[in-house]
Amino acid sequence: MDGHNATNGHQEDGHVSINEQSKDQQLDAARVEPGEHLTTNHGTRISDNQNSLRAGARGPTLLEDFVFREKITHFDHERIPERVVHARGSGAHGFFQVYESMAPYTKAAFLQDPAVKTPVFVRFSTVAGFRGSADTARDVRGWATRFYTADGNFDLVGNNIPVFFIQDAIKFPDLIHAVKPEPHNEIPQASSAHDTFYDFISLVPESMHMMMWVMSDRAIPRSLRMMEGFGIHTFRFVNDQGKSTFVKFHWKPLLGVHGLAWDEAQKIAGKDPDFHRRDLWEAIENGDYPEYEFGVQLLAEEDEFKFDFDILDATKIWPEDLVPAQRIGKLTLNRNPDNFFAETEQVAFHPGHVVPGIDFSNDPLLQGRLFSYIDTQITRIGQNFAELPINKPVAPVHNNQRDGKMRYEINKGRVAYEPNSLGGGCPMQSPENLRGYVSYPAQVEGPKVRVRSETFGDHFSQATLFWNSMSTVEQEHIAEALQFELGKVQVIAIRERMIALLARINRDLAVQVAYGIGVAATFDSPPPTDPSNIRKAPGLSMLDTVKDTIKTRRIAILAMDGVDLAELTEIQAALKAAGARSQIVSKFLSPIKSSDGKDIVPDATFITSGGSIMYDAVIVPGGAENADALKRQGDAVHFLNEAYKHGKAIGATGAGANLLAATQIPTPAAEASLQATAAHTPEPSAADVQAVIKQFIAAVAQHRDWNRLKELIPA
Ligand code: HDE
Repeated sequence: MDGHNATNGHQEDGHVSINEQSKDQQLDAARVEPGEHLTTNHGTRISDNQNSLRAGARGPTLLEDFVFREKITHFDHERIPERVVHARGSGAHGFFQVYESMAPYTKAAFLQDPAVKTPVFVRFSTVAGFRGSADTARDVRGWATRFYTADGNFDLVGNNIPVFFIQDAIKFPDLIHAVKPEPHNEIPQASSAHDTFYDFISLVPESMHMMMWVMSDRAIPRSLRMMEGFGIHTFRFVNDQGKSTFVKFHWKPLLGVHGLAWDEAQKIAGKDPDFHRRDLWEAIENGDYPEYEFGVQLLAEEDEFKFDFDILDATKIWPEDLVPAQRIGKLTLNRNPDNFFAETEQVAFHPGHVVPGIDFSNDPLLQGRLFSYIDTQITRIGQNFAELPINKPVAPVHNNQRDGKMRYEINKGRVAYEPNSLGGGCPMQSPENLRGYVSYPAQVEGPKVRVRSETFGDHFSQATLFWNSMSTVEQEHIAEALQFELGKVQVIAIRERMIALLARINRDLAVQVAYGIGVAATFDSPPPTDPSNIRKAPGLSMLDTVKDTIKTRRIAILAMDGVDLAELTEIQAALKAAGARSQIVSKFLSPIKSSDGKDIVPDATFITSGGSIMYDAVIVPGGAENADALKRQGDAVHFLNEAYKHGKAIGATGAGANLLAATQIPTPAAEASLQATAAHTPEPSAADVQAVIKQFIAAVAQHRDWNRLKELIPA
């Protein structure tokens, strides 16, 4: 009965407000208890939930049917407005622990004691798509983290890309109007590949650095568990002595930073639009808790003007060779939400939710956000949004704010003002030594003007730095992404303006893209950056990432009648031991017979699994009959062709390698990664099988072989 009573704000005894319960109790309260009777929202038991009240068995429904009316009107109002951006998101609970006290830099309570576990809720999102859009769209990923600290909520509302399109928040509505589906026909959904976006971008050169990131594989992550996060703006740490240090925040995933292939991402969008949401949910359900280290780049106040970029400009990174990111703690996501709406949908982040020890810089983008978020939450949820369980801090709340729609707290007494004597002076202000928030007294002086600082003027050097820091395959992917995006733009003048901007980043890139989209690559302006400047920065290439684990990777094992059970079992055991999740994929879900007549139940079929795009790698166990049966299945042949095209490790033990002959994969000898994994003899020894599996696992850990001759494959 807890669930029912708690939603009315009372326990059985009728006195305890939900606000006095712990967060866990509140969350428990939302669960449906078995054996409960169905009631209206007012507690009246419902005798029939199948039929509305009618005048006669075939007569009209009666207006007096309060059961029907309550149910339908509630349903009619079930939706709250979706977020104007970041509508599509997935959330998870977890905790954060700092590695060692950060007291020299900040007094933030959650960054003091390594023994303290601070509860956290994270919501990952795409930006442009509507709530029901696909997870794998090419887009920036939002990464909002709420720390429920002893001093109140700290929301770090960041993205998976460390820079932003624009420098001043006043341009945000224009940017978003340009990228969202075009207003006349609401096409395209969750895609930037259309005229209005590039019309805007090509007229706003400050966006070009971010554009490089969005065209890279960062914008099509393999998993929300395998992407970096960034606070983007320059913030301040403030310590107990009132000393401030500039800081940029990072999240670094322990599983490394990995992307999908663009063709794969588009296909997944159709086969499993919930790909990232499902991956996050399943990992947590399986106990494979996503982990990310918290990084900080620290910059002394006196070094503010040390660089050739302005630290207040959100279109710039602090290259890590100039300011290294120190890893100071770890975030672990270990609990899925109980109710998507109550938690993931109703969570209301705001960059202005800060705690003592964390303060803002004058970044004009950040300053604008400080206004926008509270405003949007009031529209989306209502002004009492902070009272909802997911938004309520663990720190106590006492103030004189009252009333408003959906007020939950029943404030007692007659005092709702301050100063007062009737309430004993409470709630009272907290001086700084009692952890009252005191803004850092930054010196600000100047005329009231609408100008952009000249120090924000260089829009291309860091875009070039990013390009230079990419490996050859990453550069290819960026060029291909631009060919795709700009190839969808209909107005030729817009394509041409984009090529002119790309030429200011790198001429070769501009020429390649121009050729792909059929416009001339003639450039009026000289490149603004010195062509001899080929500096690279560390940490920008995704290929420099963790590649020593296959933990949580999804591996398909293709099997039909006649599969060699010993090889199959060996493969399953080795993958499990390495932390991967394998599935037997076959034609039907009914049992198949191994070569020695044993029944094996497949986990998925070529159709229900979604095919190769749902796996990180594929392996074919031996058994000559198995290979012959698979060869006759176009889906199995396609599975391998497509996995090959997307750079995935392909393994085969024993006669399993015969299937390769039916594919269009170039002869194994031509491909180092494949040769290693396909080594076989028709009747391999146990040692041969183990050697192949070992090579296969090593290839899976590399994530992808992006150097494949993918053009040859019609998949
Ligand atoms: Fe946001 N942004 N934003 N944004 N943003 C919102 O708030 C806004 C920006 C980010 O999972 C909105 O609750 C302005 C940068 C995330 O619930 C809104 C500007 C960064 C989320 C809003 C920016 C972000 C939002 C829409 C330009 C990375 C999802 C719904 C100054 C540092 C949070 C909402 C979640 C959401 C405004 C730019 C990240 C309208 C005005 C830069 C992760 O308030």
